Amino acid sequence: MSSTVRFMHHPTSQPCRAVHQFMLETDIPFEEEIVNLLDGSNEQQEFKDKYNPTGQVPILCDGDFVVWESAAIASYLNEKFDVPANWFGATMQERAIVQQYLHWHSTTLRRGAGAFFYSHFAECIWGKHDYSREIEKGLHVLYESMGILDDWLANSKYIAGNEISFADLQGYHEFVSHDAGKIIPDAEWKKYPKVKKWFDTIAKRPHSKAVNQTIMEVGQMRLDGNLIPMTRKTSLAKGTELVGSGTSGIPYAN
Ligand SMILES: N[C@@H](CCC(=O)N[C@@H](CS)C(=O)NCC(=O)O)C(=O)O
Repeated sequence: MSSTVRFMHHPTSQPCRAVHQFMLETDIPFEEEIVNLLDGSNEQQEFKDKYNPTGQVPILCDGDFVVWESAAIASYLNEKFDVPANWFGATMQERAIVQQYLHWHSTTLRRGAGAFFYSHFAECIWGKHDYSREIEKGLHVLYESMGILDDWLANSKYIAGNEISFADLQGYHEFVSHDAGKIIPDAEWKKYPKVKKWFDTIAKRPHSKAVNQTIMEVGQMRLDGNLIPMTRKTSLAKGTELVGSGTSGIPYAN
């Protein structure tokens, strides 16, 4: 174990930004290492053997100890460092609600990332194809999740009460990518006013702008019609495609 942890990430990644912002907000000392997702370095067997069999980021190294999955990383950091109680819940019930959100998130709102991925990144990887069915599926999951989140936020300012927690950052950063890529039309946002208010509140936090800078630039690049140079041929948002898994049964590989 060491006093400074090593954070392996990529700034275009939603779960990476959530952990990154959590560390900045709570003054956790860390060294960062950007993993090149654009050329598929993360999919090399050596990388998988050493760090994460899924090849995904974020990854946290604490001495020889390695942990992956954003929620597990943040939870580990919460225990290791002297983090204010609001971040993972001050009471038993708040802690349960933070966990409730994190579990819910990974099978719902997170899967909506396909709407962003297939609108903006897929063409940079596989070229021009009709990605409309994946985008449609992503939007369906996204809007359904926004409806649930809007109800969830009816009685509290944040997801687990009246103070921010890691659950909020996890959710917020999904929407940051959708915002960067202009995925959610104004008419849809209007249907979920509590989600919009919550999103705008978190966007005003001191570290949000800096953490979001790269994805906002990348989103603008795509909206301007420019391609992001990627040499990988697999998905960056595995699990959001209609068929295949991003590494096997790749839908758009020749
Ligand atoms: N459930 C994981 C998701 C991680 C994830 O989807 N990471 C993506 C970036 S957003 C990734 O590393 N993609 C590269 C790849 O799959 O090759 C978490 O929360 O940490």
